[in-house]
Amino acid sequence: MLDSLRSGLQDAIKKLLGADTINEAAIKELSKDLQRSLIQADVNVKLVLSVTESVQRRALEEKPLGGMTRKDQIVKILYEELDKMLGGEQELRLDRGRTNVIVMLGVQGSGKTTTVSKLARFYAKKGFKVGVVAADTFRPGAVTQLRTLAERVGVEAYSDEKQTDSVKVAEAGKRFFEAAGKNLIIIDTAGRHKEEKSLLDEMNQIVSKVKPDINLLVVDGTIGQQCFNQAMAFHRASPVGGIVITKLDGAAKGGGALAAVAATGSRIFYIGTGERVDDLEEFSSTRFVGRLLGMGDLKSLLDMAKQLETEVDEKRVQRMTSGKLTMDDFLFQFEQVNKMGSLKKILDLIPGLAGNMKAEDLEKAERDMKVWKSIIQSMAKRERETPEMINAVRMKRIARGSGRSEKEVRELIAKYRQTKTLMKASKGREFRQMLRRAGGQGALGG
Ligand SMILES: Nc1nc2c(ncn2[C@@H]2O[C@H](COP(=O)(O)OP(=O)(O)OP(=O)(O)O)[C@@H](O)[C@H]2O)c(=O)[nH]1
Ligand SMILES: [Mg+2]
Repeated sequence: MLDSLRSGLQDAIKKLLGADTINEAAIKELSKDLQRSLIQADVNVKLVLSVTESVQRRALEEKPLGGMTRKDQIVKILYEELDKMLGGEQELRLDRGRTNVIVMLGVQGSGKTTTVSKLARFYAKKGFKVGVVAADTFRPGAVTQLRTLAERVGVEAYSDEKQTDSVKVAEAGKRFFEAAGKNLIIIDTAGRHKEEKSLLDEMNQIVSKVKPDINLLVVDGTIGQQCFNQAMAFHRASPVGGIVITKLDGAAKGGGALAAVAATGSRIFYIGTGERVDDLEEFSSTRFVGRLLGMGDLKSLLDMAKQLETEVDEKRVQRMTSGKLTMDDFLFQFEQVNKMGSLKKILDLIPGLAGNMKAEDLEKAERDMKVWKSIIQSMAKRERETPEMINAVRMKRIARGSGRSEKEVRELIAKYRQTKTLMKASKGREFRQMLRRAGGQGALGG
């Protein structure tokens, strides 16, 4: 999704990280690269200028937080400004304790009917009792389309082919599902109409009669910054509670669509990323920007940055770099690395380990972590303090105790040995720096 924007931004960051010194020229260069990438993604020019000016000004003015390099600081600023541009955190909250009614709005072909079925599936999976209402009486075939999709996702649909008044269908559907004890009713509406005005009038009538908890406007992400005008037009007709942007799979202008919608002040709750009923994602700008910048879970990095001022546990550092490494130390350092989310950043700091950490490696690390924790919990205190004493007999016992395989225990011990050697070899600045960057706070006692 948004591949060209992603690679543009990541190239800009790579260039910045590769620069020898960070001076005004390097910052201006970043700002220019950023401009180019955003404009290519059809982000409104005014918006692009305001974002890049903020990035440039802050990068020049702000001092890095303790422990952070100037480069880290600039990436952090870039992240924060993009996050702001896309509207920050949002979440659609539905109340299970009562009947929630959603009316879908949007022009022809924007993806309303498809999104109805995606949302129905999404919430049915979460345990909601969902009913969908076919209130598009305008387009022939609309009812059948919704019925087919509803069947596919296993939710009940209401329609009345003899009724041509969509407002009446919407009202009747709502009553029908209320009586049936549903707690989420999603009403699909028409998109095709004689003219835009009569469409907006009809929406207005449905909304005033049905009184939904939320109007969800569906916009097609492939139209880019034009989304702004569409969102405003609908909002004026009947206040839009939230927005779903569809077709972001491969939409070159998706960045522009997201930014334009955020600029209207509307909240983006979901994005559609394909034609299938599962292609729906909850939208979080924080996560989204993290993915765009290729930084994994950047939020935890930022949270860690806040903790950077905290003192490093000097005793632990001394012990770890002197060649004595307990299992808790081992787990501690791994957990710190995990906390940072972007494992690569830290691994680059450990001599000899500079590597390209891929997303699947990170996932594996997280899986290993879970397994190791359960194994270490089954070790005796003495074994944790002096892991060198763990022989084959002990390994068997530990495996039994933790419910893990002997192979897994052996893997842990091997990894422990490797880390210990590494710690010893890298004693001194780099390792201290790494711990400092990781915040230096032990999650496990010690
Ligand atoms: N690639 C992609 N296609 C989508 C997405 N959402 C919807 N579509 C496609 O867009 C087309 C229109 O979708 P509909 O759900 O029928 O749109 P609508 O707003 O209900 O259209 P009308 O009822 O005519 O107003 C269909 O071919 C969908 O498969 C998406 O997220 N990605
Ligand atoms: Mg439709």
